[in-house]
Amino acid sequence: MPFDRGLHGAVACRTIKRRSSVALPLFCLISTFGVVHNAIANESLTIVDARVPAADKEGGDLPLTMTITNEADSADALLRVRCPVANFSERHIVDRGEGAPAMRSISNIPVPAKATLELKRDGYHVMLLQLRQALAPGETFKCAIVFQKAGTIETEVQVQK
Ligand SMILES: [Cu+2]
Repeated sequence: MPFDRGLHGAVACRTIKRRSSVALPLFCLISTFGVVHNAIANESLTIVDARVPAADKEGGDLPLTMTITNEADSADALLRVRCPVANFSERHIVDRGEGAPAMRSISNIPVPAKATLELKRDGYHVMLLQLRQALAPGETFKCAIVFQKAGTIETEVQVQK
């Protein structure tokens, strides 16, 4: 998305420069700077320690946890996760009311600005649904994590004991 905006900006600036003298090149400078700033913001979100528990058969559901660090000045949101080992995924939160804690599906996981968010089984996490295969400890696979602002980030997931 920022790339698209950059491209539009560049084309617009080239057209404008041909016709004008002073004010508009300044506009071009500002818009170009804006694009650069955007690109940096998208690299300020990082994911580490992505992991799932092992599974001895296909068909089940597994919690996927990870640590997300957002160094950007604005909040973001985890929208979707795609992993080749599962048919579907959901974003979950754990509700603690009266009775036993219960997982609930939510539309996205909020990622605060300038903060580190730890996804875990008893808090925000991603649920992989309908595993397509068994997962042995030590195995790894790649998932695409889609954020509202930072876009898609590929991360390696480790299968634990
Ligand atoms: Cu869950």
